[in-house]
Amino acid sequence: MKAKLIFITGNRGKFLEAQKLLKEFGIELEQVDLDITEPQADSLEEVVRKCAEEALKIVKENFIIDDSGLFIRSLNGFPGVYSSYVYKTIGYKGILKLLSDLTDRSAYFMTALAYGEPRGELKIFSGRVDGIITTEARGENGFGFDPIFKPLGSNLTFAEMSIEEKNKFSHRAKALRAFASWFMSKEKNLEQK
Ligand code: ITT
Repeated sequence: MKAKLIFITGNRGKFLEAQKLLKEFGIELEQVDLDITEPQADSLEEVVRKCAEEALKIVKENFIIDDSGLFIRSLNGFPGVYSSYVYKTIGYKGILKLLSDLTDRSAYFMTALAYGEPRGELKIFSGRVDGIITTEARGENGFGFDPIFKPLGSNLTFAEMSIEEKNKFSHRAKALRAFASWFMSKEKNLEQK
């Protein structure tokens, strides 16, 4: 069985990660960059739910959309839901500076992933990966904060990994797998009806 979905994102890196992972489940993905303004909210789930509700007014195909963030323990979870703004303003170099005197460098990445159907349901999945912020940037791959994040269980930063390797650890891959398992069993049930 083949399924086709759109991924609403302006971030090509996110799209390539999702495309590779969902292909394993037989789900084909197309990137659509809709200009949806990210609302301010206290959690990634709330942000992605509001974005998905906006998308439902515009798109006619079934879609996924993801909102992600980096949460640093010694900064009480900052930048969290403000990750996009922080990346655009001070970047990962700014984060390294903020942490320069701090010994606790633990952090996690989180993804809230929404799946929406124009005439059906809206469902949210999430994924988290724990790790540490490195003392210097390493690697050329990936995007965003990847050069300064090393997941637990690896000596490499996300930016030193291929997409396949990052997908073994990442917050996004976990959320996507949870979504894909649910989606495939739903499709199977529909086929049997
Ligand atoms: P869309 O909203 O168009 O999907 P975005 O890049 O704005 O793309 P987010 O709001 O979800 O995505 O991400 C917030 C910030 O966190 C942004 O600067 C990203 O580059 C960064 N980020 C998200 N996922 C990441 C990942 O897997 N690795 C490194 N940085 C990531």
